[in-house]
Amino acid sequence: MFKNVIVKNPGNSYINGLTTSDLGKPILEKLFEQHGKYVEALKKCGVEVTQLPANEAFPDSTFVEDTAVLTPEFAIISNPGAEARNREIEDIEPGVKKFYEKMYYIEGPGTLDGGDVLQAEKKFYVGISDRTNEEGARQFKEIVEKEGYEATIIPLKEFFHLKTGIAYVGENRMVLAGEFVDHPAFESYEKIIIPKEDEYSANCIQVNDYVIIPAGYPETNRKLNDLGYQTIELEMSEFRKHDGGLSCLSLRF
Ligand code: CIR
Repeated sequence: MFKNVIVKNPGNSYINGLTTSDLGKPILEKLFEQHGKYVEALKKCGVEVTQLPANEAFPDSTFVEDTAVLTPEFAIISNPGAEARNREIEDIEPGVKKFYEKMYYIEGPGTLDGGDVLQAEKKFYVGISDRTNEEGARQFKEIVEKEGYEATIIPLKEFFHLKTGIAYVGENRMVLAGEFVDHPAFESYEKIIIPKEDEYSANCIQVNDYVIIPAGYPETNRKLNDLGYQTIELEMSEFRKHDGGLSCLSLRF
């Protein structure tokens, strides 16, 4: 069960954030509305939401997932791989420290984005990407192994972040797209396979009794419902314009 979630409000500077997409310029009014609905959905899932204020100096900082990895026992403050985002950890660290006695840090030259880390019970999967380097992944593995978890490092071929194409939804089930569908690391899981045209919906989040998915993917919704999951669908257009998905917007612990 998750008890707590940390989110960070987007600011007006969001429009100056990083993106590789050609989906157009975000519309701030819609962005704020979508973020508000995201917070409401989390509350419906029964978690306490800590809502950090926007920081205009960091346009991408609403994507809090990249700045930390939180478990029931310890927190790891990451070292985000994009120069423009690296100092976001200055805002997150004090917010996280309120909940944790045991804090770890990824140190340079290691870089790691939380978006490259997937947790499935006592196992972590860590993607090597444009943002997470081998040294960052090595440090992460060392920390979590010391804490009694396992970690598998997965060099990415196409996805931006590891969690762009994968989600763990409990009960030994993985939602998988693209390069992960036949990946040997995920052979032991029951697979919910997402085809290319629905790939964006592979980034979904299981929060207690619900799975939150992006709106507009009826097939993904159906597959989850058929397996007995209650779903909440959220409009994510303005986050998607800047390469963000559902998992990126919160730290759940
Ligand atoms: C970035 O390029 O860093 C942001 N515009 C998007 C980050 C998305 N985060 C994530 O997938 N965990």
